[in-house]
Amino acid sequence: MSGKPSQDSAPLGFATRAIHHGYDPSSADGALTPPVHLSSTYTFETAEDGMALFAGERPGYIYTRLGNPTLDLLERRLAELEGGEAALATASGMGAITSAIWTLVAPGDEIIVDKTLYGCTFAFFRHALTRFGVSVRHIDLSRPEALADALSPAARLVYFETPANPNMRLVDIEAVTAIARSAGATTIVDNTYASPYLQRPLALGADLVVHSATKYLGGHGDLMAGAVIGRRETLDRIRLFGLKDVTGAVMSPLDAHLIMRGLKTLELRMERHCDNAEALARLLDDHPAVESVYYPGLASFPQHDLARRQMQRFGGMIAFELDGGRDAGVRFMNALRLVHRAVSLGDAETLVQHPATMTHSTYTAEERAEFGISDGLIRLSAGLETLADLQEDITGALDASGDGLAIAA
Ligand code: 4LM
Repeated sequence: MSGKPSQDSAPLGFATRAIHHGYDPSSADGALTPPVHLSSTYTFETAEDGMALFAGERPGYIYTRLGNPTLDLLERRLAELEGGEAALATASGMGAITSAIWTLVAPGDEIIVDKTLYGCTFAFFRHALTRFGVSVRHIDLSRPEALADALSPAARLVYFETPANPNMRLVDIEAVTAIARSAGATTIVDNTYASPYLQRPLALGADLVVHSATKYLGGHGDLMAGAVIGRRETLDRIRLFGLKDVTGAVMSPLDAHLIMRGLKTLELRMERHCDNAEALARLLDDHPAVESVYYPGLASFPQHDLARRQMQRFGGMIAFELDGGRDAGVRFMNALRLVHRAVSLGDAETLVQHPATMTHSTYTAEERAEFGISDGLIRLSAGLETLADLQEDITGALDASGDGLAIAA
């Protein structure tokens, strides 16, 4: 099966495409699993042949930093799942973001970014791009009208995450991309938190999607990877400049193989991540030690209606604050027995971390206050474990989180 529906059949489902798209076993001696091409370089039959490849006069492989059959297959699959023309596999999420943005901006350009971003993405915008004559404005894109006010003729790019790491604020993709497009700006959406199973920003008007494939796409906490998805012409530019000449952030073909293994279960895993997160968000919401829970699936979540519109389900990530603030959060984290204390997300294991001192410690205290990342916020990535075991562990740790207060009182 080539993974392509015949003209008269119904479109293939998400899981079918995640498992089959772009690969025909008859192309590889019937191998069920696509071969992994570990070659760094490719031989030319003649010198003229090599010259023609370099000149772009004929297709073919030259060197894995420019392309490789295993990376190609992953790229075709990711493009298919996100609904884009083409994709580019990269060595990490930061490799995807930086390869794309170094390609698309020039000194004098302005970039508009959302107020809440993953800590290293924030650091790239705030401390790297600004050293090269690019100005960066941080605005609250959860209010699309704020973008209309902020756009200037110099604005080249609009960049955001939704749901945003770590506080779960959502951005209305359709509304924001429409405003950006009317001003001639390109929109890039980081779709790491949702995955293409839950949300497809390109269909809602975004120009490019970026991913940390380290998270849900890989899904097993055993690799670092990223991806950019969008129009072929833009992806070719990012590959041949941002990736080839600037970042060099090429993905290993072995990691591409592991991501394709992960993609086979993406739909199954996302359903389970969502089931567990929905139940854990309710548990947190009902517990007296918890002050606030930020989860798009809760009816009390301020952007619940938007979540229902633009996401298939509400994802595996939860943020919350305890009554006793940061100290209670520390006690909660230390009282967990099954849930691991670790950064990253989207793994089979449930993980908990403290953004202000961990993933978002790239922000100063003033920046965190300005950009909505409170000191008491705890982030939980719901894993795939048996729900009752997670409920027991988290309830026990919540009960213990008040201990310090009791002693103080
Ligand atoms: C974390 N996140 O949050 P690489 N985009 C988003 C992310 O959450 C991340 C990246 C890009 C975390 C890492 C420690 C929304 C990363 C960057 O880590 O470069 O694959 O992705 O815990």
